[in-house]
Amino acid sequence: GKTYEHLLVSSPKPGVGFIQLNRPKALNALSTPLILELNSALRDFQSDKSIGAIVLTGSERAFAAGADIKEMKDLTFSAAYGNDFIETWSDLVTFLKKPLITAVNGYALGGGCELAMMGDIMYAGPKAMFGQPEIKLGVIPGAGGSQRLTKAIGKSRAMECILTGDNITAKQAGEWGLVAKVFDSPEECVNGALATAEKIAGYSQIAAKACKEAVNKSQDLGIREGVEYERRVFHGLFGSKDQKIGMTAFAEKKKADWTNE
Ligand code: CO8
Repeated sequence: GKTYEHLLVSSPKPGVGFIQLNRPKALNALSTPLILELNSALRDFQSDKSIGAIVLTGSERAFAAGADIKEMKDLTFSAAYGNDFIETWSDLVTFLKKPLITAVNGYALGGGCELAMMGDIMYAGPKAMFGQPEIKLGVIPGAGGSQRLTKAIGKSRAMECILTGDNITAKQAGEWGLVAKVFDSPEECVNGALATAEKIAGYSQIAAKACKEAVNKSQDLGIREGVEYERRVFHGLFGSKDQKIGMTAFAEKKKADWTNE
């Protein structure tokens, strides 16, 4: 495949795409070149039919310590607004239909926390540290932090975090449901994410895509519209080959051999 300057990209398990942010000297600060590479790697996995789920991680010390402050330092309003600075970031969640697991060890601050929260499932290692310290820099979260953190942990906790700039520990993130699991070591965190991704990749990609789409709708719709939306998608899946394959396999006590159709 392609080689990247700031990423390590591989497929260590069947059906699983793996991306490791690799800008260690800057604690994986999310510079524009890094984000462009990340978008490109994710797009490649999105269009690769053999890939069913993706894991994104950083290093043991840092998932990502935020947007690149040195790059942003001299940015002007007209350049930020005029060029839609960081608009491409939201690409990550809009085009990616395959499940993304973010495995967080070390710092996930500012844009790093926001990137982690773009994961469909978040896992944390024991020393993961989440935070939105933008207030200390005279700005606010810019890639969804004020919205996604609030949805995830509730208003009062999110306000406290964003207004003080104080970090959230792995333990707290686990208790508050910001992450799905907290692991005992950084390796277990990444391996756990890979194992979950492998499990998901073992199912029909059509069903996995529909699950992700339906759950994501719950973030935007009220309960009634959301349940109706879910039912439409559920009905639609009876038009897929994999529904026939899955239910026939169950009835015949066989293993389903998915076609992704
Ligand atoms: N940007 C640029 N460089 C960084 C960043 C960053 N966010 N974080 C760390 N680095 C660099 C340091 O400058 C240092 O470089 P050098 O060796 O050249 O001096 C190197 O990484 C190592 O960092 P430290 O020496 O500071 O390491 P420590 O262990 O002492 O501290 C910390 C680690 C606590 C993580 C500390 O580095 C820190 O506070 N970093 C900044 C965290 C932060 O404020 N993040 C939020 C940034 S703003 C943001 O993300 C806004 C998001 C808006 C959307 C995104 C748009 C792109």
